[in-house]
Amino acid sequence: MSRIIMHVDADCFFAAVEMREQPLFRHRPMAVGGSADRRGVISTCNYPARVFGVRSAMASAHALRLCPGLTILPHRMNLYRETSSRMMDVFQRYTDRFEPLSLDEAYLDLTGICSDEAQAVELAARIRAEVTAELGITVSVGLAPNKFLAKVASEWEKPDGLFFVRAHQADTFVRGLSVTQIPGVGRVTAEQLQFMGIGRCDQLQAWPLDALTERFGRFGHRLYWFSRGVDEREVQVTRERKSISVEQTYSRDLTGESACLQQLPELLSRLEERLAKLTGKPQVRKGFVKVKFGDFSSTTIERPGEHWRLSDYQPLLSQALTRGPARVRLLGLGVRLAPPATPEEVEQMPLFH
Ligand code: TTP
Ligand code: MG
Repeated sequence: MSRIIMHVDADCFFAAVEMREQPLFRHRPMAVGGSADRRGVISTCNYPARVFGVRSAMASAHALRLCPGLTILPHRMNLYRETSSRMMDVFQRYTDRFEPLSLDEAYLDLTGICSDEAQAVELAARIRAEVTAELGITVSVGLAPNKFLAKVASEWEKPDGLFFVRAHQADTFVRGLSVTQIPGVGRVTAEQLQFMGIGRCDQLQAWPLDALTERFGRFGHRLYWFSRGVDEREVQVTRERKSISVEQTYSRDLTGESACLQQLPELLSRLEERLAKLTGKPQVRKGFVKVKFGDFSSTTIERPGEHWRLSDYQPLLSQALTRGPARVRLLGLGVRLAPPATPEEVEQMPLFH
């Protein structure tokens, strides 16, 4: 049975976060990057700026020549990191089997949680909608039987799109791709391939495996298999999870202790559902509650303990409620987890913390 892999990539990520913070830039050319008078470069830009040819990694001075009306905003990395980690939290609600690739990109393995392709499309749509509703940015998604095709597919309908390469379409889809889409094919390899008369995957398919390994060594295997749409790489789950939590913002503020306590069973069952999905069953060290009050102040209280039942959370919540005004906007429940067992696991931790 074939797998269902999803690749998610946020649209013009740094710029999208800035547009959320400053909506006036939604319809004006804007970039995030270093300033032109200090030889800065563009990190990314919004779509109105892309119309003028502004691109990532371009000198800011050059970008301004292409698009004199461009506003270049300085980086706010903490904001992008925070948005990224909230995006990963959304994925986490659906599956533990996801692999962050960078701040704005991840693979999710949906194989175990979707029984067919229609369900995968539905799930992808839900994840996209949740990211947009909660984070105020859009993401594009590719669905495919493997990582290679999923990543290519996520670019197909960018921005704010979804593209599915179904198992039976994979062969036709891959034949039309440029070899430069194969991960690892950089400028030098592309030139060598061009010299051999190979520009697209269907042309690469005509070459036998031994001819490719003779010229490209071990990389020849990748060229041979990827050009046929075959990629066995697993979704690597390496992220260290320090805590798992759920929270709910209420459309109308809750008033008083008992109204808040009444919400606990619902939150706890969501938390337990998420804990049940974790692979490897990490050890719980603490439990915590979070309260955001009507005046937007917030507080968190945590206590050591390995087992967290309703009766353990209730006193914690009651205590947290004494710290602010009577009206409550948001309640959250969570557990903190023990760090991973081996130093190697810690070293695999990506950028996110
Ligand atoms: P990308 O996903 O490559 O680009 P993007 O999200 O801005 O745009 P797209 O809609 O095409 O996906 O990169 C994610 C972020 O990484 C990007 O917002 C800024 C940063 N970045 C750089 O700082 N320098 C670069 O050269 C690139 C490519 C990205
Ligand atoms: Mg992106």
